[in-house]
Amino acid sequence: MADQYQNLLVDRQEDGVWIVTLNRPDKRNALNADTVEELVTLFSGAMGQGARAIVLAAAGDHFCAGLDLVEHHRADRSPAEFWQLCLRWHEAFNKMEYGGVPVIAALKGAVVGGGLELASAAHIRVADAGTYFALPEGQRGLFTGGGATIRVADLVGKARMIDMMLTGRVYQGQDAVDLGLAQYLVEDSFAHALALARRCAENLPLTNFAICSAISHMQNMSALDAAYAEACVAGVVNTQPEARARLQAFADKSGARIRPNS
Ligand code: 1HE
Repeated sequence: MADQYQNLLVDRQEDGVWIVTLNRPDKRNALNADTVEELVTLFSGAMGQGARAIVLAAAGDHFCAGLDLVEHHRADRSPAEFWQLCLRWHEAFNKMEYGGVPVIAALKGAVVGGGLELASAAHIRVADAGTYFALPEGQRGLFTGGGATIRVADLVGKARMIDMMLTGRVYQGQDAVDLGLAQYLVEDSFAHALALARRCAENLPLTNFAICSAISHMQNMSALDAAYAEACVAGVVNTQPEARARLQAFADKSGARIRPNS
């Protein structure tokens, strides 16, 4: 089947792991309007098409340079047009975060502006030594429009996000991990992200669906409503027939035990 994507490469592997590669390396994978639409399509359909985990990778040396500034400059958009465009970014990133399929971002080079907004919608972020994070909007005369005020503020806190935007501060290495911008710092971020995706793909799809949608939804609720919703989700997930064999394996001691350093 020919893919409908011009700016993404999609490699659907047999175990249900999809490798989705941002493929505008000449433009440092800057997000033009077409790429955003392709991300909407891809993340809207992934679960229904059997994806069990997705590695979000990037061609070239940089993960993503954010908003396509040249397209934006040339299009000379009206406020309403850019407002609409931001809603499409939100659609894409919400489909990622709430779509029910684990998304593991394999980061490298620049993860900046809208590129950080994209990365922050992934469930797991894996960085390498060359990965760096920034919000250069302040210097460009812009403001975030792809959800950073929610997701990046959630990761690093309001004060750090404001500092990043005002001063252009760059985070990298262990500092970035300590702040929560990435969960892993490894030599080869793609290989590690792929290994994590394969591990996630071994979980039951309904369990991953809950992990990769319910927790995010519950963050948007009052504690009382979130607790109720949690019970409801657990009622469905924890009684799924597919889990019985795993529970049986634990009960008869054939199932793996959780050990340190595993
Ligand atoms: C781009 C973009 C882009 C590169 N839009 N074309 N984001 C930023 O402010 C980051 C802007 N980019 C950079 O700071 C640098 O390009 C990088 C650090 C990412 C990479 O540097 P470098 O030296 O490897 O590449 P370069 O020479 O700067 O760029 C190579 C090409 O990529 C060049 O195109 P060419 O046709 O002249 O070869 C660049 O124009 C192109 N390119 N980045 C368009 N961002 C929903 S609101 C979100 C708001 C934001 O995201 S603001 C933050 C935007």
